[in-house]
Amino acid sequence: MKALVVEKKSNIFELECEGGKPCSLARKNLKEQGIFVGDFVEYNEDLNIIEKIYPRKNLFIRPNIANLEKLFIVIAQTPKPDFKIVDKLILFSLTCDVIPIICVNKIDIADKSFLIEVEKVYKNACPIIFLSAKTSENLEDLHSQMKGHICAFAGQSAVGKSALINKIYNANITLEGNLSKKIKRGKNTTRSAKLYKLEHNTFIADTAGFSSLSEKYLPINYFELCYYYPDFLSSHETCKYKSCTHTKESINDCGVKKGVKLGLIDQNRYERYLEIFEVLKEEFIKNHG
Ligand SMILES: Nc1nc2c(ncn2[C@@H]2O[C@H](COP(=O)(O)OP(=O)(O)OP(=O)(O)O)[C@@H](O)[C@H]2O)c(=O)[nH]1
Ligand SMILES: [Mg+2]
Ligand SMILES: [Zn+2]
Repeated sequence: MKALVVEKKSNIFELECEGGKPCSLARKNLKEQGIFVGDFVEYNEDLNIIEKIYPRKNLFIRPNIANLEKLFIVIAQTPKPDFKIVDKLILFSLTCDVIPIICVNKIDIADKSFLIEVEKVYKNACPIIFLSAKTSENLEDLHSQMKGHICAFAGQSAVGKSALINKIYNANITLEGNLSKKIKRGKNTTRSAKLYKLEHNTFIADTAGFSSLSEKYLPINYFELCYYYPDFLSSHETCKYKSCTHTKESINDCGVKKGVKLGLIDQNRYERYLEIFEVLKEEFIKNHG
């Protein structure tokens, strides 16, 4: 029968079988290599083995998780957001074929100017949901985005990730990775993800590690970085050269630079793009001599 790998412990796979039946699998009977949390597998109950892995849609790295569909990037006015982390999470999502969605939580206590700012920076980059775990405003929008998908939440401590999940599911799920990431930092860095079932076909990944992703692990070459900025694309079309990287080129030849000047692209987001570009360029030179 078809099953989903929800956890990989040292010598046991936890599976969620079709029909919602959970089961455990001793590791020694199978070639466990290359099976990740999030993989759909064909499980032979009689022999207690995994017979095959179904084709994987994607593989998110650090932590390794297969078939992740949506990454909810939670921010709030307090704690003050680090937009570079938001940018990086969007990039990691898009390069892994995961849909990023920004959730601006705590709108019950946010200034209007903050909400306008977030809207201005990201409206052409990524879908945004403005909501409040406290008052439940627009909570249903998040719920309907989650339903039927393998999801993960990322974001700084205290933005309200647990509050959102627990309010929607009327539960008390504490994601270990989020709770203990401060303690764990540096230690258990290879720890793999774990999926928790929220409702039928809906799973959430424990996201230890997401907020410490470094851009140097992005699986892209620096000269292709701009293709992962959906908010740059229409301006990019007006660059003189298709291969324009929007960095050292003259503003007369660069539509993206003009777009920044005209306010079509957020200036700070563009400047963070330049920083990430430089890191990726250094990586490229290091790897390609
Ligand atoms: N006013 C208001 N407070 C909220 C809202 N959502 C969460 N909070 C509060 O923000 C604090 C942090 O919420 P958590 O859900 O623990 O945050 P978290 O993102 O899970 O934090 P970590 O687990 O440390 O990563 C708590 O005191 C919540 O009560 C909201 O919509 N409005
Ligand atoms: Mg939490
Ligand atoms: Zn350009």
